[in-house]
Amino acid sequence: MKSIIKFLIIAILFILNIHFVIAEPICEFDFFIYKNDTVQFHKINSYNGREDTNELKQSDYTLLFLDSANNIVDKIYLPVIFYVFDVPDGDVDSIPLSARKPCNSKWDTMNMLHNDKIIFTLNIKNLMCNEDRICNSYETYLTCPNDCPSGSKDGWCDNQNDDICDPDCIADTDSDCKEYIQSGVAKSIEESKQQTKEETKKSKLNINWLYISLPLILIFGLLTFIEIKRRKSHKEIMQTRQQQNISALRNYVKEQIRDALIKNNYNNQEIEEIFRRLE
Ligand SMILES: [Ca+2]
Ligand SMILES: [Ca+2]
Ligand SMILES: [Ca+2]
Repeated sequence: MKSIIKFLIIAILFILNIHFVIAEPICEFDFFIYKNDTVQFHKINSYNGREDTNELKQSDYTLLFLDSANNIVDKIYLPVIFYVFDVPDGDVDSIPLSARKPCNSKWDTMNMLHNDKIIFTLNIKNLMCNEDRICNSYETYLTCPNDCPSGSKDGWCDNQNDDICDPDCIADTDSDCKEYIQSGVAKSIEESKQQTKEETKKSKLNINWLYISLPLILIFGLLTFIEIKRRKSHKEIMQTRQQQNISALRNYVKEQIRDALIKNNYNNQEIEEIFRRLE
């Protein structure tokens, strides 16, 4: 009986321990720090993780997290050494640095200190959760659920089973996205069918229009051809008539000349000789 109780106690402690180490929202701050105490903020990441248990206990550089009343909420000692092993002689003027801590809704301002002198300040409340009901900046479902409710596009897959497909998730991790993708595919197939139907309908309309217009085009072409032929024929007739008139006029003039020559006692031989010379 004692061994059973002992086993149960160990089991409960084990479960409690598992619960204790369950991942929690972690906020990670990335910077570039320069030797001349210039600090360049890079970004804030938030994710589910575990608190760093190997934090430094002392350093010249510290990160202070203050609440809205300027009380210190959290403190991190930063491992700042301007030395890189894979660079010749190792000395560098700046180094990248990441500091992380469990996210805390009380945070308002973050100060970086070098030998107790503030070298950098950041209003992290504005960046991480400004409570304006708009999901933007570095806000996520983890750090600011009021501004970024489940399913928000915030760079974090929340995996909530809430009938909302989080656009940051892939289908394997958010079951809502499977249904979304399936409905999306079905919708796509339906749209494709509808498009095919519309194209077929349009094609039929075009063919019907061709059936109606083709005879009209042929009739118009035939009438045009007949008109051109008629005009050509009329022109030829007019030219022939003109030639005939000219010929008749020439014969008339020739007979007048002949009569005149006869009256002046020219014989036929002399008259023909004159006409031959005129031609
Ligand atoms: Ca916001
Ligand atoms: Ca999301
Ligand atoms: Ca979801």
